[in-house]
Amino acid sequence: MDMIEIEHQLFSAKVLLQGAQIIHFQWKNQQPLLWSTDASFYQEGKPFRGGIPICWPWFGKAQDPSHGFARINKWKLFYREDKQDSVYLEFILNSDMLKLSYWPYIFLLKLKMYLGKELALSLSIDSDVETTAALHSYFYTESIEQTSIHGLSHSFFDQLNQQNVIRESSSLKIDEQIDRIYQSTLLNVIQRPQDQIVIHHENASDVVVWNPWSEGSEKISDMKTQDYQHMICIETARINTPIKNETLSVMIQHKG
Ligand code: TA6
Repeated sequence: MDMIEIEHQLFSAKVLLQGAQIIHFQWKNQQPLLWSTDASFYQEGKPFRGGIPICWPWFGKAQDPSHGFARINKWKLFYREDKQDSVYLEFILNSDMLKLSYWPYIFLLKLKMYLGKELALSLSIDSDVETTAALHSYFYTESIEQTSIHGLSHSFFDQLNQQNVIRESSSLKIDEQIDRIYQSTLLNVIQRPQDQIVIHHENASDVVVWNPWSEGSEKISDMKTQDYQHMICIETARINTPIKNETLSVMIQHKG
């Protein structure tokens, strides 16, 4: 069993055991919440692009593999509870399950996933050493040009030209390649053409906003030419304030 498929009266969902990665979530009669590639299949040991990958124990290319090893290893489904209004899943990954020469530290990761009227993910990290982490959510939109993001902080680090930037507006329309690390706020709203997604970040220090646009996605083998028009990453992260024995969470709601 590599994937958990759920057909619930309120939603449908797919979760890969690799990375404990939710790759599909859709409330009944709504647009999909999450974007996932259909340019590639899931392959063991390779990152799958889409849904909510867990980046740990480092964010980005600080070391190899990019965004850490949590997203490319199989987690254990530890607990499942099915109810009329929700499904609850709990996954673990620990140092006994992996023998990694490049990461010789003891750790236990627990991911609690609540699927119901909201989608909530809570990652508790117990580790010998400080780490960085992200819940790297890919949200779906029918059209990036008719989508805006609200509730962002006024300062961010622009990863594309390695600069700190201060802006007056807390809203953002995306019409070019973007890769920014914002200071976290408690809440962001994605205004899609027909509805809103509300993202509550808990215990994050940063919120990453990423869309590779056409020029960036040309270099990404598992994205098709037009895919950038249908996705936006808003990531709940601990980058500038590393994380050790704490929990990082995101709760996502739908409105409209
Ligand atoms: O979160 C943004 C980012 O770090 C970008 O810089 C971009 O490279 C993206 O993640 C995807 O990384 P990946 O290793 O999944 O290709």
